Amino acid sequence: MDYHEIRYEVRNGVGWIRLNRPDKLNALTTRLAQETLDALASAREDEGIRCLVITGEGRGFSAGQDLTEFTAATGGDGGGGLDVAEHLRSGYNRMITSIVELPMPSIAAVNGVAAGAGLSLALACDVRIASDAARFLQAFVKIGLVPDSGGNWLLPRIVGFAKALEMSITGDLLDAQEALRIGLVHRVVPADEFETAVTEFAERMAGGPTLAIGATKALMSDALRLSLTETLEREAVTQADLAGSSDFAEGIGAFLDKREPDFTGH
Ligand code: LHQ
Repeated sequence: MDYHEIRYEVRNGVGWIRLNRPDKLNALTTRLAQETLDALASAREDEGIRCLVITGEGRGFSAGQDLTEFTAATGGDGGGGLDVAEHLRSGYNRMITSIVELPMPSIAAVNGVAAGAGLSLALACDVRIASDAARFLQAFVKIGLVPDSGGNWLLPRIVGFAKALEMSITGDLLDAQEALRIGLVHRVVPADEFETAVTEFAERMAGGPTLAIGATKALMSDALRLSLTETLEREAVTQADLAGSSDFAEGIGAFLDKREPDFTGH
């Protein structure tokens, strides 16, 4: 697929998806969603990619659904010609699931404003690094909608129920420091150091024991719905698998040799 509304590149083991409608703060069109889905599928299949970054071009991360496109598609009456549920199922829901199910670590590099479904894209990633210029809002309520794209599932798990509900029923804008304070992002970096800081972190992740990282993601998210007893058993089985991996042999060898490990993700 030719990309027009995203840029996708692979560098040093890191796949970069850059949402690329800077004039519209990377608001999400149907085309942008399909291109992002295509890039996510490529990243998932590419053994050379051991970390994925999603970021935005220009001053926005993503302003959520492109409301101009949406209004045109609905004939301006907010419902009409477009099957809204199907629009969500075929675009946003698949994007969120594809990100959450990535076997490699995912990073949302939140360079600017993240709103509505744009915020949900960031929430679906494992790590959120924000520029100090980033801002966050659950914009849906401002246009009379409920959070979608997993916003009701992801946000309370990240910031807790009370803050998630507050953000969702007020639509208030949070700056990067407030987002850090409530645990919505993991780190805030000055805008002029942002690209370097994200690259360093992403490349560090890409040099990690990818099998163990992928298994940790699966174990920990499953653990949220499983009992301790079930989780203990899954840990035992997973650990037995990983104990046969090259990365485990390398990790032990490096420890005993007092050197840095050279993990390959196998
Ligand atoms: C935009 C947008 C935008 C188009 C800025 N669309 N152009 C799923 C399916 C079904 C129904 C609908 O929803 C969903 C999921 C959702 O995501 S709903 C939530 C949709 N998003 C919003 O409601 C956010 C709307 N945007 C804003 O509130 C502001 O633009 C924020 C707070 C994000 C940023 O404010 P500013 O920094 O002041 O920028 P701006 O408003 O001046 O925007 C810059 C340009 O981007 C401007 O275009 P223009 O041609 O006038 O320069 C905006 O019109 C355009 N833009 N968001 N979502």
